Amino acid sequence: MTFLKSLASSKGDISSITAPPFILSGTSLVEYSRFWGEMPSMFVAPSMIIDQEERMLAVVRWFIATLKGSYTSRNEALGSEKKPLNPFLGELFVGKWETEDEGTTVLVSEQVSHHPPVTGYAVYNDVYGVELQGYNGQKASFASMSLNVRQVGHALLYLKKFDEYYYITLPSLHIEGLFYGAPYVELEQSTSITASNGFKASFEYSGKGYFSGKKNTFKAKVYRPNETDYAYTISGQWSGKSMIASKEKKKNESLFYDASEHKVEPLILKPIEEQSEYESRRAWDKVAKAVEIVDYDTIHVEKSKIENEQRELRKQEEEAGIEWERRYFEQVKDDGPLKEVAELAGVEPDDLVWRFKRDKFEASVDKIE
Ligand code: HC3
Repeated sequence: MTFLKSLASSKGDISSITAPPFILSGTSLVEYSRFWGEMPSMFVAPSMIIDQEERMLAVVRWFIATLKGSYTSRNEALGSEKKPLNPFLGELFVGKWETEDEGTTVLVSEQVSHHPPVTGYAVYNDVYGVELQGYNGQKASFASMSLNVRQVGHALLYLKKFDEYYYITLPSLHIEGLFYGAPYVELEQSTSITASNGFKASFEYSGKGYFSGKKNTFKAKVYRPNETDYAYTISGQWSGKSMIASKEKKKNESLFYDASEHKVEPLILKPIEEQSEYESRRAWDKVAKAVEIVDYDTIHVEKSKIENEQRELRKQEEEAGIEWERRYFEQVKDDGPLKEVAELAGVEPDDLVWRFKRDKFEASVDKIE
């Protein structure tokens, strides 16, 4: 009950939720950007498809594939959704996937704001010329025993071969099962993917019993450039199977994606002792180990050390009249391609957006060889 009350008073900032230790995870939220890239073959697939329409469908398929990892993996592994560690400003998470057919796919994720929490991320594969970058923050509210989370930010996918951008909006979600002590994420409302070539896809999400009796359901419509009527519908479970039907051949439904047939590739990280002190796994090592053995005192002591150090740093910066310099992301006024594609999507992107400084990252000690 104390925990539920603290949720109710969290006033929009998920970092201010005080969760009891048994609901704490030893993983920092800065790691969650990994879910965008953990299926490298699907991530690079659109770059090999010449036909625009098929390419759009491949982007949609990859996007659907990222949802299972993003929103159900902790629930499957840990039995229920836990509260991630609240990243400190400047916290970094760097890794790579090495796969036989796709070569190296790199992940860089950095906490660019602490209050409110915002994470900047980039995932790229140079063999296929595919780059995703974006940023992500959350605004939370508590109503009817449910924690509701609206995501701010977006993701922007770039396919070098076609000089094409895909503007991706992020789903709202809520946490169900809180009262029973078994929290899990359910997506809600709608998102979209808008391509600079004019193709669009809109997605609607729902939980148990709305579209069907099943959890994690969605319905998507894919539109050709300059057409108001959709060309395809895709529907099913984003964590399971979905089917596609073309409007022209109405009854001809076929399998679009089956999550059970695709495996997640292991993310390679530097060994902890080779990581910089601001890298997530190294910085939170003692807390994570204490979470694992359920040592509440150590969790508290080690978390407080990090929080106090951060408070002290902010104080020093304030006194010196300087602001923390982000390592590999910078906040810039809306850039060209984003503006164009956002206009097509009919949305106003944030005035200032976080963008990846790839050159700086590649010249740094944090680059993963
Ligand atoms: C809401 C959430 C933190 C935010 C997580 C985000 C939106 C982060 C960006 C990723 O790309 C996608 C993503 C997946 C899961 C989201 C988390 C689920 C639970 C967590 C809450 C802050 C935890 C609240 C604690 C408790 C016990 C109620 O689960």
